[in-house]
Amino acid sequence: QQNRSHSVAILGAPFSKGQKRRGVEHGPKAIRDAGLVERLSNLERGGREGGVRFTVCRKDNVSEELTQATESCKSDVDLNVAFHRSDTGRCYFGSFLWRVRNEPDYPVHDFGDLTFKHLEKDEHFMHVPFPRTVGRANKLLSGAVSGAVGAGHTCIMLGGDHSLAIGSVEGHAQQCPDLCLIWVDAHADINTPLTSPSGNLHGQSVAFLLKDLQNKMPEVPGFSWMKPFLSARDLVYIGLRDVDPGEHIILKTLGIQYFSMRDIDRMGIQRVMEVTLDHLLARKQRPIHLSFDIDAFDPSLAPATGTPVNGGLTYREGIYVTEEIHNTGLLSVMDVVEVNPTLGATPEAVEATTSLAVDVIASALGQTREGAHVAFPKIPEPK
Ligand code: 4U7
Ligand code: MN
Ligand code: MN
Ligand code: MN
Repeated sequence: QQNRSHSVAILGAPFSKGQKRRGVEHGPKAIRDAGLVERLSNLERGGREGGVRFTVCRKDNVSEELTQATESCKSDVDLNVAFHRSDTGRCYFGSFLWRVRNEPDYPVHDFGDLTFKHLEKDEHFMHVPFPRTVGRANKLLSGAVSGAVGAGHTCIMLGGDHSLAIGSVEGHAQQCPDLCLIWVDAHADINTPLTSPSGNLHGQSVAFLLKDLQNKMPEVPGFSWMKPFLSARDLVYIGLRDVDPGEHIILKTLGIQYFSMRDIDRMGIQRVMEVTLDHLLARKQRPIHLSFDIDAFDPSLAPATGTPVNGGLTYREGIYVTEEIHNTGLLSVMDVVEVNPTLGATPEAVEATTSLAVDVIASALGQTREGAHVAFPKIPEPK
């Protein structure tokens, strides 16, 4: 359960050269604009015993005893409820605007966006576009993720296209060599350059990670900085429904555990998560890397994405996946990728997609549907 009390690092990766459509580089800003940091700051992420978890003060009519608290409030949220102050044991009741400061115990650090350099000369490799640009971006991202995990944060990587998972998982593995990978996606993203119908690297990320595919991979320029490290048995897919023929033979040959949408229809999402976590964690508890492609959701819920496929996860199935992963206490890095705010047909379609992205992140970090008594150690009494 060690990760429960970890601080959260948010890393933006505005990058789109793993595929050919423009706009997915605006994903990080769009997800932040949907209120990500505020939502995460309001989550109670476990807690140390004792100590002041919250500092509260009234915004209007600040009374003398609370003046100091007011001055120490930096980043606050407004509450319109009764509030119990854990240090004095006093209860403040009524419909006041309270300012709550909860970052001393569980900070959310937004590290902003990485800056990716544009490469002038980057010829195709076979039919794969921008290999050096993608390779270099992933090298940069790998260092950033490794640094964030090494500093003790649970890391949230906002893409950008799904080729970024190469660097994200690689950087995570530098700190946690025994990590396991849960890939939630309509697609398997396990094409090699030799099987890929499109050439796009966002459909090949997993092939770069797997030791088991080492002798099936050509040397792609831009990727000499890394070596494959992941075992096929340390990977589980959830949500597949658009798998290319070359990907299918790879999944079958390597015996990779996957749950297609048909499997979810058959087994139910509860059983799927049980088998997933059992497959990855039964032998040994280890850090989880969750790579969440927003196109795993049904296009009716997540329309603003580059490669939508009908028949995807419902809202409740997707949230159940992240809730179960949170409940392991082992989530270490999460990617949220392929949100393309330029592809929604209407502003509402874009808004639906970005707020869905915020919802899955919040639920992966402990937001519950049952609610939680964040501000209440006990039921407040009058007087
Ligand atoms: B995504 C595709 F051919 N398989 O390789 C390919 F269907 O990150 C799509 O999951 C890949 O969105 C989709 O180009 C990549 C295609
Ligand atoms: Mn993907
Ligand atoms: Mn996908
Ligand atoms: Mn896509």
